[in-house]
Amino acid sequence: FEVSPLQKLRSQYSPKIPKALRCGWKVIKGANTQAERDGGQIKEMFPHTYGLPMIHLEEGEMVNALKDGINIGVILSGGPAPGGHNVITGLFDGIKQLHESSKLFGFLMGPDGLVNHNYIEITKEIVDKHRNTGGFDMIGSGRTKLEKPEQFDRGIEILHKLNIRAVVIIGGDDSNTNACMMAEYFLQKGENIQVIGCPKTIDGDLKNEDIECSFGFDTATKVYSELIGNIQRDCLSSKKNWHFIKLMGRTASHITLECALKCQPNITLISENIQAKDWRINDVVNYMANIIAQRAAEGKMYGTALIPEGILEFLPSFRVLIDEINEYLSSPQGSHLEMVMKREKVRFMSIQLSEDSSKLLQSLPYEVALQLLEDRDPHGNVMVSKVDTEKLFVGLVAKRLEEMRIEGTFSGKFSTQTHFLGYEGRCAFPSNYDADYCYSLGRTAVALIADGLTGYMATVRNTTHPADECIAGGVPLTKMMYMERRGGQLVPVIKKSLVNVDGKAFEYFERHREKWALEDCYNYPGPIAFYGPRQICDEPTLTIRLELDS
Ligand code: FBP
Repeated sequence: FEVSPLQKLRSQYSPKIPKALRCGWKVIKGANTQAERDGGQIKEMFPHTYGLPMIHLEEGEMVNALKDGINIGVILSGGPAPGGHNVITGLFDGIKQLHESSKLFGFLMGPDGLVNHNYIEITKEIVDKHRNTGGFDMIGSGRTKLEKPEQFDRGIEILHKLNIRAVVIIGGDDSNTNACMMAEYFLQKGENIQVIGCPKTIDGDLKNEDIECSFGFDTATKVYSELIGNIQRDCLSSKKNWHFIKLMGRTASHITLECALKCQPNITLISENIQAKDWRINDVVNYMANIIAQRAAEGKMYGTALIPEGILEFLPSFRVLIDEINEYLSSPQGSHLEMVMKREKVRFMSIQLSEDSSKLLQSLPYEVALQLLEDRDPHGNVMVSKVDTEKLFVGLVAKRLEEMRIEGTFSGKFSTQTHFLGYEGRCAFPSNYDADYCYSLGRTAVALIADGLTGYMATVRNTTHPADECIAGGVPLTKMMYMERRGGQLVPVIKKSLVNVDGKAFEYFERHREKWALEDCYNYPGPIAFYGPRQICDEPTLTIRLELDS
């Protein structure tokens, strides 16, 4: 096969789009906006893009068309998320509908492509090959931060050369903050180049009152939930293992919560909940060990535990330890660690830390301690996806259970398997939800561009309803911003959304977690369905259903 049978069939799927995008639209401007917080400072930093009105599209009477073609550029930024290709196909179809001679250029491997002038023209042939496929491989992605005037100036050179009128940046909170900086810079320099953002990340943390969901979250959580369901069935079939499963999602626990709602495992840790209760690592370990002991008392030496990737950063002692390591590594002496031999690194770092952090680092399994010292992301932060947190918890819980055995509160076996579900969900074929949502975002971005708008994020709302009732529009990027302290400095950023422990989705989980802990209430969501009844194929996440529909 040149392509798999499923890919062939999926390429013929026509994403469902809001009514206004089907034939013609009118751009309706709403009230002027203010920043999420710190309006004064944000306004000062973004004088041209601050306070813009909300936008939504309504059905118009005629097919929108332009007298001449327009050229637009697109950049994929950060980790892949299912549906990215559909944003691009939506952009392509949208500009071609405006004028047949319009062109779409893709900058290669993320923001670097714009700065280094690496690009391709995205042709119909390329687009058709990628319709409804997962991945970002059409043009690649990267994590370079696009934030410096020199980078914007390099961008301007190539944008002029290609006669590009607008750039669409598909990324998460930070990439979209930078999209806004670029929009502002272009306006300050009198450049007639628009910048539009699109909300991407499997982590699900780019959401707020205007953005129902970041794309990719739906598909990734469906992939993980299928796998967790399968593990749970194995668990119930052989009744011999505890499965500790770490789930991706850098900081927020949205992915873990959604998978818990879908699969009903025995233990679920939600970082935001742990922080709200001011728990220390011992509290977490005791919580887990008590459930394991209670199940063991009923003869159940098996179970499943979901652990969010970012949990360590929500535990006070680890937070301090990670901050101290980050600080040391970003200091002028930081590079010394590289010269130290692998087996000496932990001891060397311990000397640089406060007494408590030093003790904590040395108490960790050597591999885990090393992982905290190794790779850093472009912001200088520890890469939590590389830390074997699930193994750390297995070790700590096993130790606690041995103590409980001596105390007489645990008897039985604690045999374990560990898993990390992350990368396998980021490039899956997008679910119908993500395929429709992303294609609509691409088409919406074109409508915003055609109207001359800049400094906006494309939005599609009402996504738990049939496409006919979805509302396309745009939210000013500055509306989502506030000032945050990063690296010792106050900087404007788009607010990241964490799990709301007072929200409906968490509240539902909280009501059921005890029952799920002791009984075997496992659910088996099965694979993503692309064809069949709507309640299986088009079903959004439980998080979004509980948050928006209940
Ligand atoms: P984005 O925020 O860029 O979408 O990336 C999300 C993510 O998948 C996180 O969940 C994870 O911690 C990180 O990327 C892993 O990064 P990398 O791909 O660089 O290993």
